[in-house]
Amino acid sequence: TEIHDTEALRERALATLVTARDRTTLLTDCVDGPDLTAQHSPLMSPLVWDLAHIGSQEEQWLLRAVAGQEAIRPEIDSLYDAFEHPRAERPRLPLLPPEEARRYAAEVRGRALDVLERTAFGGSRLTEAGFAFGMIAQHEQQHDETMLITHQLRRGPRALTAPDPDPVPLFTGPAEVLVPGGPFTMGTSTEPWALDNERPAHRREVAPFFIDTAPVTNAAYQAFIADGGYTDRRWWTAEGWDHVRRNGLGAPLFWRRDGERWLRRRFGVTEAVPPHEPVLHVCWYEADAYARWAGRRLPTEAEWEKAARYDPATGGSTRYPWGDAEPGPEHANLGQRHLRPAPAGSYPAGESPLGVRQLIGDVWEWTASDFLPYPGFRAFPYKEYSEVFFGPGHKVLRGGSFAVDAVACRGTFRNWDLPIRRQIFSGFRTARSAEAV
Ligand code: AVJ
Ligand code: FE
Repeated sequence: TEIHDTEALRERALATLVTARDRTTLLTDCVDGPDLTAQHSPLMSPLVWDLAHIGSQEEQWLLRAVAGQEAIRPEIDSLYDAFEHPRAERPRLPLLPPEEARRYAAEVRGRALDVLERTAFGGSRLTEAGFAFGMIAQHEQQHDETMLITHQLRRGPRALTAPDPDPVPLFTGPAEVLVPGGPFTMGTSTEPWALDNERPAHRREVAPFFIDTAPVTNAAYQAFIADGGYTDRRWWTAEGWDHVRRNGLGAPLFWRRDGERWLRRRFGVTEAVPPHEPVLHVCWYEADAYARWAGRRLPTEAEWEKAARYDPATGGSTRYPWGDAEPGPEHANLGQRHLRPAPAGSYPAGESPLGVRQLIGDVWEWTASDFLPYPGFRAFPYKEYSEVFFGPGHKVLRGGSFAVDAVACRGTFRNWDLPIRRQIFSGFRTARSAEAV
């Protein structure tokens, strides 16, 4: 098939590396020097750290591991090692200043493109189907999403603009969809650039369940708030209740009450909360409590993936809800093309065979599941990507947001975070079990 054709993969690697760098450049050129070196939130790195870290990872994997080159600047390696320095302490490190960070990343990129041109795909697991190049493009795009989160947290006037998604008529289809019970194929062993935690493909048994056709909207979430959801202990897990009380949470992050209505700050601009947009910037505890209030629950990770990939006509699993084709603008809101989610029920061309919408793009969706390895998991190429995060402390998010590029988003892609996190572009949809028929 086309995706396994070496020259097509080489072209795709080049194109995705270029797309990623264009985005990185935009995100780091639209603010001035002090804004790049400042820490806008203790949860985030200074933007100039992300920039040099992108270069450093690219140097480590494409120049050193694939091409066997010597370190360009061995003395800076440890500064950009995410495990040596937690985010909170990064602004105090002797980081490369903006101009030097740009020059370093550009030098690495120039050499990496030479390596891409002359590397045979398939000499090793790292170069098989151009994996290392795809991995590095995904890594840069993940940091482009991280940098967009930093932009959202940053105070001050708007630095970024993008057109809004097209307005759509209010979605009037069914609120939920029945996903039949039975086994399906979860994960992948054939997607060339799938990361280690998405592998291998394996059969999963899933009982029949209903899942929301679209993500939960701001209007629906406001009803939870208006009903006293944040002050009613019944809806919360013990840890969730403790977290909400201690931190005085009463609405999604960036929301502010203005008399009868809710306002929200988005990339430097304050606006009324749009009722039909998927809710954004909620933590796992809030998503879980809302679902309980609604008489429902979060889908498990396996349920989410079955809703997104299972095709009842063939019994197989597709790469995306709409099939195997690469995401286009008609399928999903991805790639920071817009700086907000599209209204719930958008993208009919992106719906799954069962009729579930917006599984890919718009908002990351919290699932009920802990981040755990699949049976047969093997860390590759480094255990600090996912293995060290496996366990009950991290919850899985699926589907990608408007801030994710298509190269780092697919039906099998797994994201994870702590259940308290909500600076990320996180929303959710709900589910309920169906009786077997
Ligand atoms: C997969 C989004 C959880 O940002 O911590 C970037 C991605 N890993 N560099 C993160 C990642 C190493 C990772 N997430
Ligand atoms: Fe990283």
